[in-house]
Amino acid sequence: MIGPDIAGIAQTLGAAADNASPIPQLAAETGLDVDAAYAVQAALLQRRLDRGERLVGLKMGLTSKAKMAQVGVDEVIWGQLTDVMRVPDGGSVDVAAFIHPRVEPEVAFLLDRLPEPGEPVGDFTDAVRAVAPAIELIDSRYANFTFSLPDVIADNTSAAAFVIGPWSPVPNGLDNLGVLLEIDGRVAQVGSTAAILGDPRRALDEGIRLAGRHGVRLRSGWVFLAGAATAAVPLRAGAHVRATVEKLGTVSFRSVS
Ligand code: OOG
Ligand code: MG
Repeated sequence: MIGPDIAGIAQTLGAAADNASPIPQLAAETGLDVDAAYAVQAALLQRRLDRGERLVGLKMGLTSKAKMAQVGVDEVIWGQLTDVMRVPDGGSVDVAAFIHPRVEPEVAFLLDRLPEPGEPVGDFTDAVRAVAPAIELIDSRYANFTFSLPDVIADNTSAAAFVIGPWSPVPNGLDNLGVLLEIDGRVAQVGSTAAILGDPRRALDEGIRLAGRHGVRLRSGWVFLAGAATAAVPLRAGAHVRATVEKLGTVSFRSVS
């Protein structure tokens, strides 16, 4: 039996992102399972590397119940971040580059000394040099922001852009910090880092394990997004978006058109 056309699907998804133009879901029709979906994600990343982008990190997705419920998929997933997706703290983003962007508050880790493949993370403060509040801008390439598990994996877990706030040394506890997302000074979401797998540190174990299954090894110096603590919020043009994580501080950007 001939398998799904990995390169063709990656091309379709890549063009949808480049043109900010939505496409229908494709996993059911093309017989894409989870493994094949990660192969599409790898091909999409290669397409970005071929045009000069650099791989700078890993992001986790659906590590909180709020996110799982919002998109109707209940498995932890991961995607890949490149340098061009990074927006400076306080910077601006043109919404015209996206289809139906949403924003969500995250916790970022700056990776340091990571365990060998197959080994658990020993001391978290060996593995992580610093932590920061972050905002992820997600943009599903599928119409109506609706997808199956393999569809969202193939689409690099809706990764589109991210903003990292100031780095701080790893605090004693990360498992119950208040999280706030504000749009134009109004509260859009409130939550706790406890929503992220009970403790965002657990997201790193999961990231190492799940990415390792597909031959991706996390590297020192990479950024790691642990997954949103709350549901995501639609982003319109002309908004000021700010996320605050207790003890870690604040990160923000502005959307323009
Ligand atoms: C999938 C990406 C999920 C998170 O933090 O949970 C994600 C999506 O919601 O489109 O980035
Ligand atoms: Mg996210």
